[in-house]
Amino acid sequence: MTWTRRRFVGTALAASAVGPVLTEASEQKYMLRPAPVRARIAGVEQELLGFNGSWPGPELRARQGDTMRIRLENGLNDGALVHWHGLRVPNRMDGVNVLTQDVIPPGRAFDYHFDVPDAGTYWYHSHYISYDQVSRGLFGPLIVDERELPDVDQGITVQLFDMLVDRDGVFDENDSPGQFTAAGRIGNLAMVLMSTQSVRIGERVRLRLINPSIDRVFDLDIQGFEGAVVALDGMPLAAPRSFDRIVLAPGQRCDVIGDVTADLRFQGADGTDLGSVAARGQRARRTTPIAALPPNTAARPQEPAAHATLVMQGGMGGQPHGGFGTWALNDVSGLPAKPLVKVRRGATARITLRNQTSFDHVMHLHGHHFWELNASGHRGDYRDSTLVRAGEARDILCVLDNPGSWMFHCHMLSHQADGMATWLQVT
Ligand SMILES: [Cu+2]
Repeated sequence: MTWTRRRFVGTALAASAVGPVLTEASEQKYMLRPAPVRARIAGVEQELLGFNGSWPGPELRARQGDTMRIRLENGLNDGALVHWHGLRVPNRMDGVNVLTQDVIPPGRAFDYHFDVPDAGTYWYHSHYISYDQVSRGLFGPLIVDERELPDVDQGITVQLFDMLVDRDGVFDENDSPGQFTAAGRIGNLAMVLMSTQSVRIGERVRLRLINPSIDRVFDLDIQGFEGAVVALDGMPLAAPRSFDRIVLAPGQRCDVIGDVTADLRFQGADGTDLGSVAARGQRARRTTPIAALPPNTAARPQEPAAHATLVMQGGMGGQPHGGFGTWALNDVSGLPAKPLVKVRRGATARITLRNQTSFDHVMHLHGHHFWELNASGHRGDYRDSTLVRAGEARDILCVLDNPGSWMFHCHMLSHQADGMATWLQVT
């Protein structure tokens, strides 16, 4: 199945939907209206949720350094909130109820405005009853272009999504038995939603891979493509990294740049066909090597001022914990009264994540990126969401330089819904 960028309602700057005009920093104005939409999924027409009549939502674009002004107008029969995943926004723009703002009631609007200091591949999604609203389509890409664009013929946004459908191929209104206690609501329909319908052999393309699925970890094989990973969770790698397969947990992103060698095919772990785009025509392949993207600015970590441990507990067959929900962090299920970490702005915190459950979890920190530390304590990748496999542990290091109350939760949204969330406070 393919997905193309759709027109959306906006202001005079709505033309930026097809790519920003490369001028000095400017304002990108958008209007997003979440509401019920009809969409055709795998040939079946059905009632889902979307933004501006589009399923999923339209691609929002800005250029590094721009200001984004986004009016969220709630067309749902329920509350609405949108979180700008991976972007360093001011706390009050983060879209999290209880911590940063009230839920927007039906028929009401909220104006989000923030600068985008980092180039990269980000996304936006509902942060209200998100396991349900995101699973129905309330998500979309948010792309921040570099001031100097890399040498590619086209950038292609590729969203890896899954949906649980019933026998008629319609969104299953029943939650699956294991949704809240095991691996989550794993769809029986897995797909790629692509922003292009054609590629040429020999083209150099940038694939912006995003996993907006609520619970599924994708283990991706890309055929018809020779390239390298250039960014993770929006943040450029110091040097391009070759890859065989790409593992993307819910919320994570990965940018790869490479050359098309045949039809582009995306396959899941068991060889399942997720989608493809046929190669038509060709051009001479570049001889230039794939270059690293220009780095975003990251604060330098200091000696940690705080060291916290976060133990993930619960799930089917899991060890008991003191919380009321299925899942818990440090014996508390749901947002605790006190933050996991409280530091002054600019302090570095080290957090040990221990997954004592029989299931994988992906911990996402709002408002910041962090370094994954390897076994010897050295800094590895700089991400906003880290996958901690069942029974494993990982330390992360974070410069907490964005003041406010920041959610830190499992981005398997069924797990989050059932207790797997905490928060950090930066004063
Ligand atoms: Cu989880």
